[in-house]
Amino acid sequence: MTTAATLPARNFYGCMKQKQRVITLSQFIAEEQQKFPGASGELSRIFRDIKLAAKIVNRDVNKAGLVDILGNHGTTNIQGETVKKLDVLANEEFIAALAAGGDCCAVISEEEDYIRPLNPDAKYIVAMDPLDGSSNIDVNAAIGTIFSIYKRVTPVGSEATLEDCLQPGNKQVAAGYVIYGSSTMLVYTTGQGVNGFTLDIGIGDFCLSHPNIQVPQNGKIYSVNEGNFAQFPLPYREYIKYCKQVDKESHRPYSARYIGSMVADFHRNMIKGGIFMYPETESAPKGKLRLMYECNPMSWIMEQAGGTASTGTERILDVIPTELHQRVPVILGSKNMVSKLMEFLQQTAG
Ligand code: P6P
Repeated sequence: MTTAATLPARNFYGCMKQKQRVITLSQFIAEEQQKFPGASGELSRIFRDIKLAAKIVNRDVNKAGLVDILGNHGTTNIQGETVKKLDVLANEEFIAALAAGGDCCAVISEEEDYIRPLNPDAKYIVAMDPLDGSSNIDVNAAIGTIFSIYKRVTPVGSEATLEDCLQPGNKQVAAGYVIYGSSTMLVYTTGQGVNGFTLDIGIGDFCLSHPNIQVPQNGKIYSVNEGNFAQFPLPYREYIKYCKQVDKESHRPYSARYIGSMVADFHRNMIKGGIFMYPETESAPKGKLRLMYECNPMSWIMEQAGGTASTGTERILDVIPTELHQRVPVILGSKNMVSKLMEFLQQTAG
């Protein structure tokens, strides 16, 4: 297991140095691609497009405060430009980069009611939440972009269809997120484990800072919006009470941590261990989070890092989608914490 003592030196931004060279995202992807001789480079180019858009969004997010001073969202700023909501802007940036790159046949997005067709001759579909947690921008809390990539199932040359987009999470070819926080990181998987890259503004590139992320099997953090406690099904309420009980042997009470930004809550649990839950409630009987561009990508990343991802009744990656913006209940986290919650859920399932 990689420990801090065995990790090679890092530079100021936390980027790994291998024999005194920084490993950038592009270099890492190119080396990964060499493991697949048949690879055409199209997926690598989609990562190039996502990386470009992420750097642009990072710039926009970082100047959000200034924009607010110069003009609130929806008004015109000093240059007479209409100030757009940042999540709309982010959506446009990612779609523009993917359209210009030419390797994406369609995008589904939290910001788009329906499929956004791009190049009919391309073979990859991108599902994304361009700026998740955007309500946290005004309070300067971490927010993120979440993306999921599929290979189309209909022949190239025609416009992508709903059949191309509504694929279960176990068919993803890549999944990742960008967290715009104290530093900006891109974390992704293509099924070969999970690697994290930190934006080094000095060189304007993402570089390897967190190789082979493994989520601890146990954790001491539970992450849920307890404001909904009264609406949660009984097993969740019992589990949350369990998290609060005093029991030194099992390191309880756990710490409650909830930022209200999925990417931020997820990333913290990936690094430190923990469990994130967004259960079904009376007001949201299917839960709140979206299957295609929040739960599926984060579930694959969690499983690739050694964690578990469940709706409470089934593996999230096996859910057969029926709608583009379908919601599912979600439990994501350390293997042993999720299995404990599953014990509570199975007790009532009988
Ligand atoms: P609540 C942000 O709006 C979001 O989509 C996720 O990033 C976050 O985990 C969740 O909703 C927070 O929802 O109902 O707790 O505010």
